[in-house]
Amino acid sequence: MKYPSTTLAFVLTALLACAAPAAEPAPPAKVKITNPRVRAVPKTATATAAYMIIENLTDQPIKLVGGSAEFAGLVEPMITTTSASGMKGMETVPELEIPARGQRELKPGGDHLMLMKLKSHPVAGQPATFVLRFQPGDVTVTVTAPVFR
Ligand SMILES: [Cu+2]
Repeated sequence: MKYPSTTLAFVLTALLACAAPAAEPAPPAKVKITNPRVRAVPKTATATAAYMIIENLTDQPIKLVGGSAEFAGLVEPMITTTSASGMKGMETVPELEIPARGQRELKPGGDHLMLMKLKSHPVAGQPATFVLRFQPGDVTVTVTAPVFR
């Protein structure tokens, strides 16, 4: 059966309208941070890491895309990698995703927040403050965490 081309065009338009409803902006990231901590490092070290559990309180996936700290010149999310020969390494990633209503743990030997270009060294027993940045919404969360040895 052959449809007149005008009818087909109309059907296609209607289908496209259904497939692409007016895009609603995703709600801004909302998180709960649990057990944040920063590793104390020797004065000779140029970097340290922060660990925590990040809980996504929204119904959409969110992403940790970066951070900042007064005591560090560069703050980036990282993953831990294992080479074919079993060597552990780490790699900066543009983002760490936290699933909708889920959580992601940043922990030693796994994902972490790397604090590089240290301007001063966090001292064990004293709190360290850093900022996390999430998408969507470019939401920043300030975290004050204990420093552990
Ligand atoms: Cu790292």
